[in-house]
Amino acid sequence: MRIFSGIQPTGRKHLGNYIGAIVQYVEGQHRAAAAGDIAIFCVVDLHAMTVPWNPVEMRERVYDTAAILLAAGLDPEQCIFIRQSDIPEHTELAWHMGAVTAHGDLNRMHQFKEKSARQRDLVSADLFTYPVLMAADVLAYRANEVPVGDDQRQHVELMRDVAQRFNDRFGEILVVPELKIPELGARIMDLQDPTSKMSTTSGSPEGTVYVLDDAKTVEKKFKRAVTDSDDPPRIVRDPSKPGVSNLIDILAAARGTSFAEVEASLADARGYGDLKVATAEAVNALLDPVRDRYTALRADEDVLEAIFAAGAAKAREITRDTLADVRQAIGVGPRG
Ligand code: AQP
Repeated sequence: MRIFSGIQPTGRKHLGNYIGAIVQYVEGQHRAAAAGDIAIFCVVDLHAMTVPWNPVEMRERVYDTAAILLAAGLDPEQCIFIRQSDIPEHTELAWHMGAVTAHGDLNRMHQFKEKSARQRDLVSADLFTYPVLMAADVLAYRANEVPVGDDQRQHVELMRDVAQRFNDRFGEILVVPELKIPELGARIMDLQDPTSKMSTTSGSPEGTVYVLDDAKTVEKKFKRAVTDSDDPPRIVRDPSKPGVSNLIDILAAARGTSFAEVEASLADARGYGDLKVATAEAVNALLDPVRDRYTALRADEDVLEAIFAAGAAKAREITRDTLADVRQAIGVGPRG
């Protein structure tokens, strides 16, 4: 059971990233190790170049993101923890995968449509081919499982098609990975606009809870969360109640219980205020220790660099093998 997932170095990771992805990473690192395999987690700096970026900030954000992941519980002794640009096999494999990716399939990617519409100066070719690099990230490790939030579903489906097409043509060289989406919290919504996902680039500042927000800010954001005007208020998860449903999901994920248990625990609540207070408390209980550990980890960039260097050495033992097989199969490079 090999697991791979990547996360962009936007630094300001939010509760959607935390519940939808990071919580699954920590669980996956233990599950992979228990099965005698390994989980690989990658800060995908090359993906962050698909929209405008500042080179100085990029380095800072990579360290910020690494420190958040380590603070959340990733342990470089138990998993392989890497920075994407340290592993040249990712970009080489992306080229090879591009040869078996249909242009028409890339054209159908929702994320490209949304993000390209927001670019003012340049819609880069990298934004268009981003899902091919993402496919290469995973396929380079022959990973079986890709834990992501719901917004990445289409990209994982594309990488499965790419791997299958490659294998059909060149033999069983790549592993076709499975999508792994959490049962609860796969799509955390913006607190101010609960019909849109909580997002780094398109969310509202008041509706986005950042992992590094202080406890008071978290409380304030939940207090102001949009609910509905049902009278009497109903604390139930229902498609017609996106704001309340989102709070129930967040509370259940933060407490590690089911949404039914959350509904039952709030059966006697006086109103939505009780739900908001309970959710803010549970989120702060979840994030307080992460914020404390973050401060210590972020303080030493040399240590973070050493962790990346050690991770890259372990990662390349796997990726070099995959690339050697791929090169042989497609007929490039020296004869094997
Ligand atoms: N709202 C969300 N709910 C659940 N999971 C989410 N993820 C993102 N948003 C939500 C999951 O977080 C992981 C990392 O995502 P990323 O690398 O794309 O990081 P990001 O750019 O900071 O995430 P955003 O907010 O999704 O950015 P935008 O909206 O700008 O593209 C992924 O597994 C993702 O599914």
